Formats: sequence, structure tokens, C-alpha cells
Amino acid sequence: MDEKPVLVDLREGYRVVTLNRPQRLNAFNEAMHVALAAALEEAEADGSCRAVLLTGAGRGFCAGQDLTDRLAAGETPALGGALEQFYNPLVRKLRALPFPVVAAVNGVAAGAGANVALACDIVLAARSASFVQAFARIGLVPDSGGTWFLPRLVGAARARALALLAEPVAAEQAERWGLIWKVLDDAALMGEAERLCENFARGPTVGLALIKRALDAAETNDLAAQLDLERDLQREAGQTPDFAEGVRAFLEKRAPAFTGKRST
Ligand code: LHQ
Repeated sequence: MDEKPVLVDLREGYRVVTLNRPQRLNAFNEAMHVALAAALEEAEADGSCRAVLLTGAGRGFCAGQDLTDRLAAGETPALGGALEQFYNPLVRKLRALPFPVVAAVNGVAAGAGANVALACDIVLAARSASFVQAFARIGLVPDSGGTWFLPRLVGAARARALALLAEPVAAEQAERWGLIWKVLDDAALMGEAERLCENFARGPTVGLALIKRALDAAETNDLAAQLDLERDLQREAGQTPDFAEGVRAFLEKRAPAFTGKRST
């Protein structure tokens, strides 16, 4: 069933990475983790890749950990080890990739699947999609950054209820709460995700990567430290050819032609 647990489609300037275990709503097993990690590494190593679109095959986005994989055999699995080996590096990688990652949540996103989506830079969801912090239903704790993302995205009261009640949140509610960026009609989801990635693929990539870094650092910095960081990152952004091109294009009243490169 799992011949290719992750599909990679090379587009002009970006890659579409599709979780591909549709019979299990794209739940993670080891093979899918390994393939996804490789797909993200390859995207990062490819200098022409300036965005990633992450989505799921079939009717789900991702149902979190595959509960039939080893767990059903009655093993007492080393869950901490699974997080250390697979989920935590995945979340760190999504945040650290030096270009935007757009999640197109095409259906249910449950457990670690929901939090992997929330780790992406821009989260779009189909109107039929939902987000479930399913962990409490099976006696677990939200992982893959869930306890960190949820209160930051939706506030303490909603984060607690989502984690403790493990009730699904419909995509429209998720958008209203600020859990995600935008909900779209199912048929419009991929088109909009592709449009965003096409724009990112023509964007000032170094500057966009620095924005990711600044916003992540802001979660723990005080204002003084953040002002210092903005100064340092702006210095770096200001040395890119894309900054010079952006200003030139503005003055010449034309669209900029960004290269996404660090230097000429
Ligand atoms: C599944 C799964 C699944 C296997 C649907 N596994 N087959 C990290 C570290 C290490 C270990 C522990 O966990 C973690 C993090 C986690 O992610 S823990 C949370 C794991 N995920 C869940 O608890 C979610 C389990 N799934 C569900 O609650 C439902 O399937 C959802 C709400 C996602 C979707 O419900 P429905 O739309 O009603 O679909 P369904 O339940 O009928 O699922 C369709 C098929 O997919 C079905 O197989 P079948 O052979 O009966 O057609 C499910 O068994 C299978 N599936 N999730 N996680």
C-alpha cells in the first residue's frame, strides 16, 4: 500500500509535497517520516526551490501517528523516541526552511497531523476540512508543537479547551479563531495554494526567510532584544540584490524581478 508514502512534484520555483497514505488518511508511519524528511532536505538543497506546498492525498490531510503501526501489536512503544527521532525534527525543519511553506489542508488534520499543519508558515484549509487535537482521546499530550502553537494562535482559553476536549474544529471556525490563515471552497484550495507558491517563487526569498526567523524569535524575545534582531536582519536583507531591485522597481513603477539570491 505504501509504495511512495510521499509524492514530490517539481514546479517552476517550488515543490508540491503530498502525504500519500490515503487509506489511512495519510497517518505517519516510519516510511512516511523518512520520505518527508528527505523531500524537505532535497527542497532545501535545491537552490531553485523558493517555496513548498504541503498537502495530503485523498480525503484527509494527515491523521497523525499511524495507530496501527506497531502500536496495535500491543507493544509499549517509546513515544518519546518517536518524537525525538521524527516529529520534532520535522517541526523544526518546517520552521527553519529558508523559504515559505504553505499547507493546503484538504481534509481532516488530526493529532500530530494538525500540528504539522500549524507549523507551516501559511495554512489554507478546504471548507470541508477540520482540525482535531485528538491526543486526549487516547491519553496523550498534544505534541509536534501543539502545546506551543495553540495558545499563541488562539489564546489560552481556546487552547485549553481544544487540547482537553479533543473536539474537532471546522475549517471556518479555525479561520475565525485565527488558527489558520484562510478557508476556501474545496475546489478552490489547491489553486489558491499554488497561486501563493507561484508568488513566493518569484519573491525576495532571502528577505522572506529572515521574516520567518524574526517572527519565530519574537515568541521568546523581549522588545529590546527583538529590536536588536530586527536591526541585524534588516542589515542582512538590505544587502540582498532583491532589496536593490525592489527599490528600483518601485521608483521605475514596474513589477520587481526578484532572484531570491543572497548576492548577485
Ligand atoms: C487511521 C488513523 C491513524 C491509523 C485514521 N492511524 N489508521 C506521536 C508519537 C508517537 C506515537 C503516538 O502519537 C503521536 C502523535 C499523534 O499523532 S497521536 C494522535 C493519533 N491520531 C489520532 O488519534 C486520530 C485517529 N483518527 C481519528 O480519530 C479519525 O480517523 C479522524 C477524526 C482523523 C477521521 O475520522 P473519519 O473521517 O470518520 O475517518 P475514519 O476514522 O473512518 O478513518 C478512515 C480510515 O483511516 C480508517 O481505516 P478503515 O480501514 O476503517 O477504513 C481508519 O482506521 C484509518 N485511520 N486515522 N491515526
